[in-house]
Amino acid sequence: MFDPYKIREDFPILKREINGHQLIYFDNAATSQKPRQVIEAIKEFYEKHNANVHRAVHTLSQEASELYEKAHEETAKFINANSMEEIIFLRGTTEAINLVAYSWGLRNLKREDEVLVTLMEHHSNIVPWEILAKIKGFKVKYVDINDDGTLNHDALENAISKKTKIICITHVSNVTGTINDIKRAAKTAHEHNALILVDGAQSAPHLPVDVKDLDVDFFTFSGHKMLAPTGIGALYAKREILVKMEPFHGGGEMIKEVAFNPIKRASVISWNELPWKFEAGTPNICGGVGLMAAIKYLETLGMENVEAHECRLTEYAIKRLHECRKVTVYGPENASKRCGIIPFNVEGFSSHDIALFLDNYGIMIRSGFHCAQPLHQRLKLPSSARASFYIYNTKEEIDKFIEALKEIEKS
Ligand code: 7TS
Repeated sequence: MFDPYKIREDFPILKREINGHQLIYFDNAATSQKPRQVIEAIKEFYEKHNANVHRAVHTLSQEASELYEKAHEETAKFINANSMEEIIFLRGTTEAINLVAYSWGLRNLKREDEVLVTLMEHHSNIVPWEILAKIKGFKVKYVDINDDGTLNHDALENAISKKTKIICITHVSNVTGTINDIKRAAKTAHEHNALILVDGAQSAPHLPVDVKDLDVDFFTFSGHKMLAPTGIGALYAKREILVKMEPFHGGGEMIKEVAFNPIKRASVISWNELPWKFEAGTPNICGGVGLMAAIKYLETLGMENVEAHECRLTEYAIKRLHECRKVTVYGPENASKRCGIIPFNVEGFSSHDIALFLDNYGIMIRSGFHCAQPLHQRLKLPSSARASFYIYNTKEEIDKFIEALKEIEKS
């Protein structure tokens, strides 16, 4: 049974009071809170198993390496990848997209090529491509969205051509919560011999993800948005693509051999096996252990239940927000087409004013552009306030949020 009241007991931070009110944390799209089980896993790692990985023969290093590899295996299972060879641990979504841009894009994109991004992308899925476009001379083409923030599939199908080498698209918008039809986008990409990169930062934490069923080439996500610590995330890529890709960062761990030839005074370098070929330097070992504990926690709840809970909360919140005379809600009306993210504005107030006002009631929301300025421009929004939910949020918290918004309207 999915019980948010029981789940709350696992999150020490939710016991905090802020400005004399019980904390209501509605900024989950930015980062989630962490359960006791994840905090304990981190503590236990440092208290019992801490050592560097894949370097030493001693017991502690063996234990740390085993845990770190198991974390890759569990992450692979979580998104139904074929094996841990397809899972590269990185700092998060941003680093993962940069890896694809520099490692795959730098070598495969030419002046006459095009990269498609949508107008709803987070800056992390725009800026790496624009930076690379300046170096390589290819074009970044923006695919339009509909007025309710959903993807315009016709625009995507019209924009794609023989020149398109990759479609870079978010699974779920971090502003409107829109869930994109990735299977359809992947089919469109592959029919044109293009690859597809999916930014899963807002989907992996909230709904079941099956990379094989979606048939995506690259999938990226951040642990900190799904109960794990900051500084750990993953890039999934199909093995056949990773095998052909050159590394992004060079250094320890990603190397099999650096054979120095004293006559030629040059080194012949070979890369380590997958996935280590893409994990240069000492990795975030403890972060991996924390991510494994977070995945275990979510799997115990069941991702279908997580999604259903958020859908119920979103439906309820949208219904109640419509009671507020001065509030405008953006994004699709149908809660089943969106995750638990609701952008809104209150007439006469800036989004920062709304967020500050709610902070007085102990309610944490985000305000501004949420690193998605092109989307705000397209929807003609100066900025937006954003409430985003997770497994520990409740209807009662939404009621308090609505009461506070009604107070803003009166002020
Ligand atoms: N892509 C999407 C869709 C995101 O929502 C975010 C972070 C990122 C990429 C970048 O993730 P990172 O872990 O590498 O930073 N989104 C947000 C947000 O909406 N508010 O703060 C961070």
